[in-house]
Amino acid sequence: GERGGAPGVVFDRVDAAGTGNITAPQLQSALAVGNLDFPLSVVQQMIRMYDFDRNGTMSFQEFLALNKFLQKVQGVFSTLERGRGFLSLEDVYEALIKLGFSLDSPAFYTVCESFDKSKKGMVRLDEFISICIFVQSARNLYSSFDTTKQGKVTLDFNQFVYCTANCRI
Ligand SMILES: [Ca+2]
Repeated sequence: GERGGAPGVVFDRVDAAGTGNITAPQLQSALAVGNLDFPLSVVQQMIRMYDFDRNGTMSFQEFLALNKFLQKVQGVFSTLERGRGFLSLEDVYEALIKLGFSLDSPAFYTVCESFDKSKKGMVRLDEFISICIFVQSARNLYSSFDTTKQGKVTLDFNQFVYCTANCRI
């Protein structure tokens, strides 16, 4: 392809028709090439996070932005997994702080509970990425309501439903 680097190769491979945009199932295959298997719902959330032009698919530029986020998350995971292939809940807490997310206990444990499928406190890379996608989406949405940047928002019921539906994975 004409796009340079590993992300370009991956993008061109899934965008075999050369449309310049990849869909959620295509993105899912692209991530599977890198041994990351995600449910379509998580992949759709990734697209929502980086679909800057809101057309429902990923351009190469949007894909690069997602890729940068995933690299950062994978880097933090690698630093903390210490050859075990998973993070303990304490590690996840530390990892989220390294990524700029400082959650209190109720928020942190509720998030972990909903993504730790085995319920053994062993969070694998795909689960950790899902947690990060969720927390980042929640932050983006929160920021869009927190227009005065005071760290507080007031939501009516419809806005609350809108928020939860947008962050649900
Ligand atoms: Ca797009």
